[in-house]
Order: sequence, then structure tokens, then C-alpha cells
Amino acid sequence: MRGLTPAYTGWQGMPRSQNGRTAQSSASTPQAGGRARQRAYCIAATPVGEDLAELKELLRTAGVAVAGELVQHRESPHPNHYLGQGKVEELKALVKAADANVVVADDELSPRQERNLEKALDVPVLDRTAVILDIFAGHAHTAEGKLQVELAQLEYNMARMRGLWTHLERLGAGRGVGGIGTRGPGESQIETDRRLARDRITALKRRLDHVRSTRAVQRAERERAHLPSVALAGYTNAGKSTLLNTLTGATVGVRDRLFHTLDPTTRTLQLQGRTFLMTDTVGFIRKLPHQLVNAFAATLEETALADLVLHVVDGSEPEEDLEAMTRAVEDVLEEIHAADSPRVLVLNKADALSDERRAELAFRHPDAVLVSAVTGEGLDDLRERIAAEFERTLRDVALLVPYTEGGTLSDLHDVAGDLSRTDTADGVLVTARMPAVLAERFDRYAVNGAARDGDGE
Ligand SMILES: Nc1nc2c(ncn2[C@@H]2O[C@H](COP(=O)(O)OP(=O)(O)OP(=O)(O)O)[C@@H](O)[C@H]2O)c(=O)[nH]1
Ligand SMILES: [Mg+2]
Repeated sequence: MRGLTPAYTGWQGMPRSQNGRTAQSSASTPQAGGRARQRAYCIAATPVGEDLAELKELLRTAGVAVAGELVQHRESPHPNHYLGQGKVEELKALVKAADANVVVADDELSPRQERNLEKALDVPVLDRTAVILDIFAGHAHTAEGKLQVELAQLEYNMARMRGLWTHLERLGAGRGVGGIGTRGPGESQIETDRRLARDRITALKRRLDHVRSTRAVQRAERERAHLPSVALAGYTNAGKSTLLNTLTGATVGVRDRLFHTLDPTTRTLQLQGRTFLMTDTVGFIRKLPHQLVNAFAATLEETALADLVLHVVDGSEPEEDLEAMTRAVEDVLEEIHAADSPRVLVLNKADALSDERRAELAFRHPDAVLVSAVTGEGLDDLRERIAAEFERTLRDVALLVPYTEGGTLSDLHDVAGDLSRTDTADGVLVTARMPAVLAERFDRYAVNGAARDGDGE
């Protein structure tokens, strides 16, 4: 089990460690059997009901025990303390009674809220964003994934330098009480820290650009292959990886924990004589930290550029949650400019549904496909639906492919279910029916008067 690293210690470790995290040795993280044993008290300030189930699930994934929870119903979080002052007093007693050693808020806290709460409660205070970033840090495996997470963590911590300064002050970095003498060392430390962080961010972005350019090269190669692409997108734990595995025979890791997959995997899928590419990638969540969306821009591009997006939803969630999750995913898709891509809603985990719930889902989401990635139920329907989405736009094309372009001919065989070819003096005349998105990619060879300003030459 891992534990959480408070933002400021993560930050202090930055110049020394690769991912902005320090070894868990600070006094605020007591050790048991050599491992961090954190007991978190969960808090939320929200106008209505909201239960803390998801925050607890995030903490479970991060390896932190939950010692208790407190929800305050209020119009908006208090700007200074997140919770109202009276509630903070109440919380202090609860934290002590439950023997919790960290407090975790279900929203991203402003540095001021975080600082004030810590002062009032006398235990480290973390927010939902820090927990999510910590899980990402623990689950990143590839060089690109690690770079992206480190970038997101640094950007999150940059905004909290003031918080850091308070900690330094408390740790004795400042002198005296108030006045010019206090500011001196703290300020200059902050300036140094900021400069180091900025340098590191620049270096990270440069390295990511490099990785990104190789990714762009890979994508260009794939586009040259003209294969239609399908992206699996959706809430974390919805079953995206399981679905990729069942549909394509891939062996992507699957686990009942949040954000198990961070790095994209692409496999081919054969449907009705055509080859498709299917990509599984990082999942989304409510209040997904924008630092992660920014840092994962390259990864998310896989989704944004797909010809078809399968929005996978855990159909076994209660309707209210299901709708909130669906909305959260739609919001991120919009943010990454994938909102206009054709989309199919896939309700997964059908095996876990009662007959009544099945009927309700069919009624509420008439366009969705109900499947079980585990039992295979509904997968034939899904395959048909994918093919149909492309076939809706089928059009006849006549292409003249020069004899020197054997690669293009074999690409055509991949993407056009059946085609006919005639040898002519100038090359191979190919007639076929193919989806519009694909036909466009072959425009430069068009001879049937459909030739438009193509994308090439
Ligand atoms: N009952 C049931 N469980 C499923 C089904 N599909 C996936 N699961 C389970 O749901 C959990 C999450 O599955 P994953 O495939 O890892 O989900 P994911 O969407 O890739 O999740 P992240 O990568 O963490 O975002 C695992 O415990 C799976 O075994 C299904 O059709 N039925
Ligand atoms: Mg996954």
C-alpha cells in the first residue's frame, strides 16, 4: 500500500526526485511496519446530498484508510476555510477522536483554504486533486506517462508556493514574528523554488514535445495506412480495458481500481472484412484536475482524433451516478475538442443488472448498446454498430493508383471490404465502397469526378 504525499513535501522533493515525490519520511506520515499508515478524515462542502463514496474509492486506490467523514451543506465552500468556521471547530474534535492524521477535501482547495485549514486543524490537509495526482504518479509506467504526471504535479504545486512558504515559516525558516525579518528568507526561498520549478517545467515540456513528435510520426504512419480508428473513452473503472481485451484479444491490465490505465494501447479489430484500429486510454472522473487534462493533452489526442468514439459507461451504477459520470465524460470530451466526433454510448457490465434495470436503461438510453465485456453479451451488436457507424457514410469511389504505390493498394484492401481492380496503362483502377472519412484520405487518387482539393501532393 502506498500513501499520500502532502503537496508541500512533494514539492520540496522536486529538485531531487524524478516525479516530484519524496520518500515518505516526514514526521507527518507515521510509519507502521515500514509503510506509510495514513488515516484520512474526508470532508465536503456541497449544496446537496453528495456522498463521499468516490473520494473514499480514490483513497482506497491510493492506499489510505478512511477514518471518518463530514459533509457540510452550503451554497458554496467558504473562501477562507472551505467549511464554515463552526464546522471547522467540530471537525477538529472529530479528527482527534477518530485518530486521523490527514484531512482530505472532496474539491480542489485554494492555497488559502488549504493553509487556513491546516492551521486550524493541526494536521496536513490535502484535496481531491492531490489524491488523483498521487494515484496517477503511482500508476504511470511509461516514460511519457511519468513525464505527464510530473508536469501536472509541478503545475499544481506551483500554485501552492504560498502554502509552502507558510510551512517553511512554521518550520523555522522565517525569523521572529511578523515584520521584514520574517519575510526575507521565506521570500527568497520561494523565489528560488519558483525558479527551479519553472526550469523543471520547461525541461519537462521539452522532453514531452520530443515524445509527442515521435507520437505524431507514429500517427502519420497510421494515417498513411488509412485505417479507421475507434477510441474507447469513459469514466474510470467503466471497463474500457476489459472491452478492448475482449474485442481485440489484447492483454491490457484490468483491475478494480481507479485510473489503472494511463497509457494508450492500440490494437486492430476485424469487422466485416475491414480492419479497424481500437485504442484504450486513460479514464475520466468528475472534477478531473485541469492540470492533468493539460499534461495529458498528447494522450487525449488519441481520443480527439478518432473517427468514432465509444463512450463506455458502467451500466451497473445507479441512474443518478450514471448520468453524472456520463456528463463528466462529455465535459472532458468537449474540453479536448472531441465533442464533435461521432459517438456511441456503450453501457457495460450488463451481467450485473436486474431485469428491471435493463428495461429502465433501454428506455432511458434508447441509442445505447448494452454489453458485458466479461460474458460477451451484446458484443455482436456492438460490432455491428461500429461497422454501421462507418457504413452510414459509405460512398462509391473510383481511384487510379500508380503501379509504384503497392502500399496504397494493400491499404485499400484493408479498408474496403470488397473492391474491384482493373489494370490500365496508368496504374490500377480501383472501384470500391468505403466510409466517407476513409474515402477522403484517398482523394488524391480519385478519378470519378469526386476529386476535390485533396490532402496531398
Ligand atoms: N461484472 C462486470 N465487471 C466488469 C465488466 N467489465 C469490466 N469489469 C470489471 O470492472 C473493473 C474495471 O475494469 P477495467 O477494464 O480495468 O476498467 P477501465 O475502464 O479500463 O478502468 P481504468 O483503466 O482504471 O480507467 C474490473 O474489475 C473489471 O473486471 C463487465 O462487463 N461486467
Ligand atoms: Mg483501463
